Amino acid sequence: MSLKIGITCYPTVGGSGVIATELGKLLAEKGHKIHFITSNIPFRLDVLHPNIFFHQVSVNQYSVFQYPPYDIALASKMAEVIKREKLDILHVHYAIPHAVCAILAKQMAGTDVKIVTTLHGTDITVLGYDPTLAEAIKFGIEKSDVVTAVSNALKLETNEVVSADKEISVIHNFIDERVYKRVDASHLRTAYGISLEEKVVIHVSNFRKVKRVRDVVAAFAKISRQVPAKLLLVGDGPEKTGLCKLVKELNIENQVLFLGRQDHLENLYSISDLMLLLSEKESFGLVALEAMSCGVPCIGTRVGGIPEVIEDGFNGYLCELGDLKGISEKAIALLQDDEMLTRFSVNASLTPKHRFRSDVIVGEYENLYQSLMSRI
Ligand code: GMT
Repeated sequence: MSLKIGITCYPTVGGSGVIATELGKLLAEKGHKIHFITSNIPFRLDVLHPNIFFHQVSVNQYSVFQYPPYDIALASKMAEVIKREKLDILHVHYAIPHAVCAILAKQMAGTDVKIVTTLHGTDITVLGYDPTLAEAIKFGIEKSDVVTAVSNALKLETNEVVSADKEISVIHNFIDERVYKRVDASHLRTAYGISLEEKVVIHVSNFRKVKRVRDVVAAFAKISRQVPAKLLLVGDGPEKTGLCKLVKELNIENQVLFLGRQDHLENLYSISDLMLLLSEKESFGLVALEAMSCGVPCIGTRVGGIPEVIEDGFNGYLCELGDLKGISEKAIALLQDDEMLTRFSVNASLTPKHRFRSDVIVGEYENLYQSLMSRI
């Protein structure tokens, strides 16, 4: 049965917005009508499709408001779209404020629209510990019709931190395999001044503290003493200025390229040999899956959902948080052994096909929607 589905997410760069948008695009291809209700066009919503609609939430800035009432404006827009488009499902990504707004919107609209909330990580692993939001997060989870989490680790942490009276289903993340595959981007090696004998290490994030990009740089400094290599730092965020200083102090300015925010990451992954994801919190690690799909093995920390993506000694390695010695030794061993690197690269490229197939995961969301529709 074709459904009318509203989707709300943060439209800015970030894994939760990527998953919400990619899910919407694939559901639209399968014949469902998808209504994005967001403050801006989600950055990955780069296609025109007759089944995809966008409803912008705008917030008035009356001088009497000390803070712009974004949450109320979102709930109001959701209610308007629920009624006008006769939505069957409202799928919100991120508990705060989206789940709470969806519940309010359902009451405003007065329909039986079903609310699905997907937890992505920092809505629980950071905000969940904030006493000013604790009750709202619990309420959003308990009053949703269905709650999903993107990893088993996130489900466990949610149960511990929020202790909501709600069963949480785990639906892992996925990538669009048609996009994330190894392509010939060798011209980029030349363009970025990477010589033939150099290996390429890549890190992609929003450069927030939790991503521990300083560890990435420090580990790379050790790696580059043993292996000729370049580090591609992709993304931007609050840690960037400090990182530039660190790169200078470590005297590796000629080997580290700050690329800023980039689209079409498959090209950068395709010239990379190894990804480093050394976060202290990571509910899944979507960038690791993207990189792997392009044949790039990943060294990650044994944190959150990362061990559900990286299989130690198969498609990468797992190391303890902050263990720069262990991380750099693993990386050096891998980068110095071409036969092993090729094996890991093949294993990495098979990972999404074996465990995170988009058709299977989108099917899991569809089954969940359909089971809600048959609930009286
Ligand atoms: O990693 C971020 O800071 C962005 C964040 C978000 O909310 O967009 O990503 C979270 O959701 C992604 C998609 O489910 C996960 O792959 C990331 O691991 C997760 N980030 C954290 O848990 C820190």
